[in-house]
Amino acid sequence: KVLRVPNGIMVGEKTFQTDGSRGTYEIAQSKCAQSGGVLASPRNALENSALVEIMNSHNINVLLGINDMQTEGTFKYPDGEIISFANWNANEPNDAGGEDCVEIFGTGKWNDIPCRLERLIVCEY
Ligand code: GN1
Ligand code: CA
Ligand code: CA
Repeated sequence: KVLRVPNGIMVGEKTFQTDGSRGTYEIAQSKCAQSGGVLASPRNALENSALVEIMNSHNINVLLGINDMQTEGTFKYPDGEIISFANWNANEPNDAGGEDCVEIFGTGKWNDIPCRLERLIVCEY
């Protein structure tokens, strides 16, 4: 079940919300934690498309909580669990020049990017 709420969308047990701000992984991660959430980490196709819908009303890609900072090439959720759903764009992840964070495009596909780059902050609760 999908339900649209102000600044966000409820999908199953999860709610994705954004205030429209952008930031690096570090900024985004602490901002979500401050409000009792974690950075958006889609675990299935329905959650992935909910994020695309949020993104479409902002002109910037969404930053995911998924990252391979701990072990190169092993992408994990913010809680440290190895991901069980992925939607990589062709030839990604490529760690081009060192990329341990992940953005989602308007197509719903994922790309790994440097964690210092700023993207739309979406938290999940
Ligand atoms: C971008 O700009 P370039 O081609 O070096 C992207 C990479 C992608 C790559 C795909 C910062 O790298 O993450 O894998 O395109 N870099 C950024 O061709 O967005
Ligand atoms: Ca990497
Ligand atoms: Ca990449």
